[in-house]
Amino acid sequence: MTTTLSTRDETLPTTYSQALEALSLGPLWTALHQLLPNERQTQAVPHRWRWHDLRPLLLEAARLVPIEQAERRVLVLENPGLKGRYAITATLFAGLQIILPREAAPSHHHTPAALRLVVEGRGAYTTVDGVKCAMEPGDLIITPPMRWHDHGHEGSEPVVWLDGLDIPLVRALEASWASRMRPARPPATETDSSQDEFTAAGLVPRRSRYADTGYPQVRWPWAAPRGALAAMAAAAPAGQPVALRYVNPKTGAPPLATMGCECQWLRPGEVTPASRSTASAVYHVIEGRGESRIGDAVLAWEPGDTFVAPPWHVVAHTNPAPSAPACLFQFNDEPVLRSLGLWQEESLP
Ligand code: 1HN
Repeated sequence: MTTTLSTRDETLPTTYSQALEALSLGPLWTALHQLLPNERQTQAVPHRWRWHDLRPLLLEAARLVPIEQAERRVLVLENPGLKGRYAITATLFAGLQIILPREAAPSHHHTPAALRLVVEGRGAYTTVDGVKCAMEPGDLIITPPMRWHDHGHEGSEPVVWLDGLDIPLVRALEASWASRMRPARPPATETDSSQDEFTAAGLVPRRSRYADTGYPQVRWPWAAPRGALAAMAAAAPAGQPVALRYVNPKTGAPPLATMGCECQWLRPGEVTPASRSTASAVYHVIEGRGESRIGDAVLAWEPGDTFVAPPWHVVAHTNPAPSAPACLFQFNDEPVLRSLGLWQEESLP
């Protein structure tokens, strides 16, 4: 996307090439096969960030950088193949954010969509358009485009979460914009709709007590998907992956137009079927230890680790534990590829 292609045809007379350049013209024939490669190409590479390495650096950031200065105290997970682009894949951003007790990260809104998956600590919250969303380990909170949001902390220990945004995609569309920050206001509600309106699958409220924003649910407390995964795992035939998609409970659509979210339960000894797709995904380990094959890389993981699967890389997960399950969360750009007619998936033997 940012790679400069060579369009100069060295076999042409110099005067002709200069005449083209002077008129902002270039031959297509020298670049055609770079624009349309016969093999799928990605600059992003498979990579894993260890919680063990990141945690002390996050705590140090909290000592070194006041929240007033940082506004968002985030360490960016930068794909080694996409240096300088603030991107974990060509379309997705990921970072780990830390907030300390009594800190307040001011309010803003922006065109990119965001999601948060809580990694560690209790007592923090995100306010999304006035709705107070508690942040406990494993909880998912979404911040749809142009919704005001801020973060606060009423607990007693540092809280860390994984931020996922579609910033690289929105920047490619030259549609990235944010409001100026303003001080956070007290939340308008003490709870979010996951606590009283979306507590059971297959049931939606006749009438909501929350404002109708098009995003009826903005928080998924981890207990619900974990319980659902455990029930599925107990009944699913061996060999059938146990995975759930997070959806907008009123439409069944992905929670955000640009990003899909899933959680997966790996039974003891399970090896998932290998597959690849045109989407890219960022995985986060909620529970358990195992390893994943991502293309030619084999990445071992444990709780708190984050790893990335670029497009069209074969993905297979293994939980080698004799008795403990493992739980992976992932977010991806699948909704974008699907809506553009670019989604393709392949199972491998
Ligand atoms: C942002 O607004 C947040 O609101 C987190 O917590 C991470 C990364 C890039 C740009 C904006 C937040 C972000 C971000």
